[in-house]
Amino acid sequence: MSDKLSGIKSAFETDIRTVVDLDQWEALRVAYLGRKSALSEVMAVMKDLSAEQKRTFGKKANEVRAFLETALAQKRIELEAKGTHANLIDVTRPGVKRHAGHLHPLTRVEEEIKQIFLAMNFSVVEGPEIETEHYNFDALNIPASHPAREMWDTFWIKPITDNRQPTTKNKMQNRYLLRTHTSPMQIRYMENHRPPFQIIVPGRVFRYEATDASHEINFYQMEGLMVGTNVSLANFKYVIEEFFKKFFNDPDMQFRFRPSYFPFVEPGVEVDIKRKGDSKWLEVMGAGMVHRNVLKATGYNPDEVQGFAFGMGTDRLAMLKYKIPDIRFFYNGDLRFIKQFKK
Ligand code: FA5
Repeated sequence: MSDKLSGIKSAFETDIRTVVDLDQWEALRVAYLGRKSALSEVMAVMKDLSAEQKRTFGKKANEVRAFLETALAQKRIELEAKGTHANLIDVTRPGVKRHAGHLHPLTRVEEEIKQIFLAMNFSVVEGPEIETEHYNFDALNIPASHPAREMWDTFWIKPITDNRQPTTKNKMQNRYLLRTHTSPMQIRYMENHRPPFQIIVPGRVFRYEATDASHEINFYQMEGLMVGTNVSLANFKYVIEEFFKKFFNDPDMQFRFRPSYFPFVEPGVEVDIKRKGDSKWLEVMGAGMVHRNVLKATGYNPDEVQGFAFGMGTDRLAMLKYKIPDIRFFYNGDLRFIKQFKK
């Protein structure tokens, strides 16, 4: 019996050396550990032995079995690590592309804009999308009676009927809305900071408008505000020209500053650009010198500090830069469009 077990072990040691792939490995495993293997046969006759013999041979048989199992397990690891015929990689086969996520084109453009302003020492701040009438309009020199309110078709938020609400007057002042522009952050920031400073405010804004190829009810803006002593329109001109030349990678582009009206700036301007290859002027932003009333409303002395502010449509800039004909592509969730913006 003992000889038999030794014989199985030495035959196995010889055989395992010849195994080169997983099929052969499996055949060897079945031959030595399977139900019809010599080892199983030995185990089967064990039951007819005396208790004494059982102990001796049982121990030896178990040792051999453990040896076979360990050697087989080791061999398998070796074969898998080497790559056998069965699982060799065919390097001529075309690869399978992994789907990695990437930034939405609007996020990408927002990042590009931020990087340019950060390099000019601007800070990036953000504000709430749900605003009060006070910050969105009144503090920006647009009182309720002002016809300029018509410039921004507003989504008002229905007030909750609540008896615990303060007086009617306060209720009116705190009416909530979805911000129609990022300009309320001019006020919020000025209330809490002392000049000099320069900030940009990226953010989502909402307007109750009919949609078309260049208008959405929800879009993105980038506000800019620089306040300090002796800040002038000339500073604005320099900063904004630098920005656009970098953004469109066109150092020779042309600019036009047209007088315009926004209640919170004086004077107000509209900026037009003409890039290499553009046949007509493109309107890209509203801007101007921060209105004295706005400076006063935030506790500044307009005789001591001045500032410029601007607001541009991130979507419109993305459309110009990447030649996108319809703003609605950004929002309809069609992956065929989004995937074109993989870097
Ligand atoms: C404003 O919202 C002012 N707050 C901008 C401003 C800031 C002026 C600071 C002066 C000082 P306006 O309504 O023109 O202005 O909007 C600014 C930009 O937002 C537009 O030039 C345009 O690019 C974009 N925009 C306006 N309406 C839409 C819309 N419905 N869909 C997509 N983009 C829009």
